[in-house]
Amino acid sequence: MSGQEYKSIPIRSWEITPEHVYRSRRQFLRLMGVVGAGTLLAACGVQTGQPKQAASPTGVSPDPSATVVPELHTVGTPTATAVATPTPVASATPAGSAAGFEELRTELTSYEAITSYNNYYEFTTNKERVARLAEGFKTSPWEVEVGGLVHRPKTFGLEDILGKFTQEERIYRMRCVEGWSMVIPWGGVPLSRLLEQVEPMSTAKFVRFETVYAPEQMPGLKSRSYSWPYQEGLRMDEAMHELTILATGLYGEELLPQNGAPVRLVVPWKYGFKSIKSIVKIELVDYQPETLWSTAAPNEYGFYSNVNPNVPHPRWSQSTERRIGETDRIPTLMFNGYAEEVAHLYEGMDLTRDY
Ligand SMILES: Nc1nc2c(c(=O)[nH]1)N[C@H]1C(S)=C(S)[C@@H](COP(=O)(O)O)O[C@H]1N2
Ligand SMILES: [Mo]
Repeated sequence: MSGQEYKSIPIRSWEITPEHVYRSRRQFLRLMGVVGAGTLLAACGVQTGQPKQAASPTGVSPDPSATVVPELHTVGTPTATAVATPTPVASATPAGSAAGFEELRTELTSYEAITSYNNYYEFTTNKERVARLAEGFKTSPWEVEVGGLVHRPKTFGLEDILGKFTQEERIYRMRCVEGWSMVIPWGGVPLSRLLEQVEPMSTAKFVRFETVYAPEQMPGLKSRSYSWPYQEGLRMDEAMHELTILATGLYGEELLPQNGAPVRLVVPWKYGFKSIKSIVKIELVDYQPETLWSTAAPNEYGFYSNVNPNVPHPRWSQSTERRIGETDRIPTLMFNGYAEEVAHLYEGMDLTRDY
């Protein structure tokens, strides 16, 4: 025994795919121009009709879930099952090759759409009303308490998270369990950097996350259908994975309240609801934590909730999705296209049972 510990350093896909990086960055910059222009217009108080660039999710064949107030992630069955035949172009995205960046044909979802079509049930179950209701939500001062089975519990102020760690840009697909998706340029820090600082004990097997409970600011908390506060969980290896980030920014701007400001989780190979917003508590534990969705409907939402086109939701198919801003449906990829990076985490597991 040498006493030396060898740690395998995962190859970062975004370092070995310079072309993708370049293309993504170019799209990013192009869209930043769009964002800039939009902001300027608003600041001038100019009343125009429809914003020209906005790929508003409301404009194009809205998801049934957008017009219905869903109790539990409701998707109108007729539309969800009447799936458009995917074009060959759409299926040209080989599973596992996306490597954390977009295939060439894919555009970033517009800033307008990302910030105006949101799931944030603490405010409302109506996606188009979240932004308005979350306006003015108090995100400062903000603290994230990190404790449990760790050697050095620590409470991070938001300024610690922003100041201590290099914020990286990560362009990820986000696939909501309801059957729609976006491509989002996040800014943030790998969760592992934060967890390394508190020195997890070897007995820590899972990580539990909790959203702020602020009933005076969050009207949706009045709903008795859910067990507030919103909570989520990851297995330790999922939490330490390089793709798992704490996001603090969007399109190079500060995160807005509707997107989970000031700090939210992003786990791109899992359904969107795992990416818990406005986090105030992170706890390392030795048991599989309860989650809001698995508590509300255990037969519909499992702990893992990896994106899987082969495992239908009990009420609709998961084999395709609609990119917000586009009209037709495209195939959903195993692990949301991140199989190359994460499939090994689930070796030996039956993903139809441990969904
Ligand atoms: N606290 C909290 N986190 C949450 C949710 C929520 O209702 N409350 N909704 C989840 C769902 S269902 C999705 S699809 C994503 C949406 O993130 P976005 O609005 O930033 O696109 O946030 C997830 N995180
Ligand atoms: Mo979602």
